Amino acid sequence: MQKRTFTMIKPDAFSKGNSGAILQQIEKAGFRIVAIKKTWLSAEKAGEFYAVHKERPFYGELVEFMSSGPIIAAILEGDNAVESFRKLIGATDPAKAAEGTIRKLYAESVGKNAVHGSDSDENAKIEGNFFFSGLEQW
Ligand code: 3AN
Repeated sequence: MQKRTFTMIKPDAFSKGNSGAILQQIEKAGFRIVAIKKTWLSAEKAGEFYAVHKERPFYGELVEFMSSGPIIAAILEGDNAVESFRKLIGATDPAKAAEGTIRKLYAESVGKNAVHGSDSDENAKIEGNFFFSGLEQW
């Protein structure tokens, strides 16, 4: 079944010039780009996006990092999108990510881990709507 997920190419990957290679890997894996934009989150916006992690010890570091430079935000469509995209990006900690995954190839640490991928259909919709308005359907 065709479904959608939401991704960000994070400031570490963007600043190293890895956005093109990452987008190519995403498309080659069969995902269709539904919406895409380059933007730069304020600390306030990054804090809002990651509000679910507010109580975690790394929240401050996460907000600081995610507002430290430009990102690319995108909505992707593909078979079983949320689950298959998380497989493509690999584990949160790149040291534990499988060979060939985006995080294994491009992430430097558990914090600076190159890409975001939604963890549920419900969150994909919330996160996609955080960056894009006027989408016809989910
Ligand atoms: P994922 O992005 O794989 O779903 P989560 O939901 O556990 O991982 O964490 C959300 C984000 O918080 C991660 N993408 C990562 O950038 C950051 N993060 C998670 N754990 C840590 C940590 N121990 N130190 C710093 N940042 C972290």
